[in-house]
Amino acid sequence: MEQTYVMVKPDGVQRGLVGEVISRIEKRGLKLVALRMNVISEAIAKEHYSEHASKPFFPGLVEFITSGPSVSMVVAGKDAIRVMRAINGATNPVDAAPGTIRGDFALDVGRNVVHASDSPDAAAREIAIHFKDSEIGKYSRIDEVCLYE
Ligand code: DAT
Ligand code: MG
Repeated sequence: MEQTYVMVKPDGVQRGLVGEVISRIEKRGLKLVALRMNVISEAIAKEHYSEHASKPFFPGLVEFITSGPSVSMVVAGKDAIRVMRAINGATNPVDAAPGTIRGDFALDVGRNVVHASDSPDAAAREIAIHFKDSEIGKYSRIDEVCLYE
């Protein structure tokens, strides 16, 4: 099963949306295999968003993502990377469809509530930045017999 890295950003935590986000992930059938709340360090934030280091919004992005507690997860399931990106919706909430997290709960690109890895390479890289192997649980969910053909 594919794994992806997901974060409820500090705005999502402040707005009490952690449960809402996790609920959508679980109900879709995706499986939580790692979960932590912490304030991520500036070094981790810069590594996580290294692809954006040259962008004008980078300093503000790092400041925001380290401004308070966030919730980090590893989420597993069939096509978990693409499914999580679809659950989150478009990066700019203005373009995010209703029914997506960003389309239902956000207005500003700089306060878009959630993150999810955008490719298999990014997922592997981001999971390794935020979690040790030993922190990732290996278990079957009982409903997997109904979820998968
Ligand atoms: P995503 O989070 O959908 O993968 P991204 O990787 O392009 O989007 O950008 C990472 C984050 O950076 C995004 O969630 C919010 C912020 N961001 C992106 N473009 C921005 C912009 N033009 N102005 C301000 N923040 C931006
Ligand atoms: Mg991205």
